[in-house]
Amino acid sequence: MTELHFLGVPFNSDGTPPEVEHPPRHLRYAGLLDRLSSSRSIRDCGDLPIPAADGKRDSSNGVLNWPSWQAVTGGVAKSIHEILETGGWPLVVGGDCSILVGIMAGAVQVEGRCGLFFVDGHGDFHTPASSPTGEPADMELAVLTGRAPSPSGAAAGALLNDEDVVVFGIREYDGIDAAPIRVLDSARLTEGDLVTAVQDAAALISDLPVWLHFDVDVIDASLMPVIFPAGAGLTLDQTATLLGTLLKTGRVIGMDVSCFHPNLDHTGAATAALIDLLTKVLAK
Ligand SMILES: [Mn+2]
Repeated sequence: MTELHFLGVPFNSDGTPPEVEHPPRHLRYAGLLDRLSSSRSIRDCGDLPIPAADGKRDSSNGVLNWPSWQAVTGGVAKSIHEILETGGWPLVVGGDCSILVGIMAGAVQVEGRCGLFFVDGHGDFHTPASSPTGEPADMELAVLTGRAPSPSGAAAGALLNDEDVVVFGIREYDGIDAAPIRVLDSARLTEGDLVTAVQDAAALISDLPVWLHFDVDVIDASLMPVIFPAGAGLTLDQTATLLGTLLKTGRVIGMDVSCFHPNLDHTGAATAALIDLLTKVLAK
């Protein structure tokens, strides 16, 4: 059974430092690793150091906090490379979605061509020109497919082909509808049988090792408080079915959990729900 390697990357690309909010540490204290270890082997790889953000949009490319994003991307890529190379299965807890660029850079170094199951409430497909803030977490999927400046110095250009990406659960497109990328938005995902819809979409990239990106804002904001809620989201059961069906394809090489905000979870209900969800879908 593949060992889970838990890695914390508490980077928020808006510049909020880990001292203010630290999702991996919060989930450790709340018992996530203990719960996961009841059904499978897990190793805690600790948390990556997060450099201070400068709070500025880069003068040449318009991306906010560009030097810190570059540094985090390099560190994440190195860690993912090491975990995959030793046969581990990375479970990365962010931070926000901007960490996905370093993850895919590391995965592509080890696996070659990779696919991506992108589960999110938003397309995250802005460019520095269209993003109001220039925040990296607005644009990581545009970066990965070669449409926005990449902080991954070692891999200029696209890390992923459009046809190797499938997007699930979005309510806000952020311009991704103009690209030839397969999207099953929240409405289409839930209009018929969820399992069949997910299996059919996942089969489109059936020959590749695939990363699973999970932005918790795919869940309805009444169940999972987030900074940028986007219309009616999925229930917890629907989210478990979606993630579980993707994981059951047997092709997922690792997963990230992004944009969870412990500071917004005033009752602890969202923390408990997220731990239950991850324990359920990752059980072997
Ligand atoms: Mn996102």
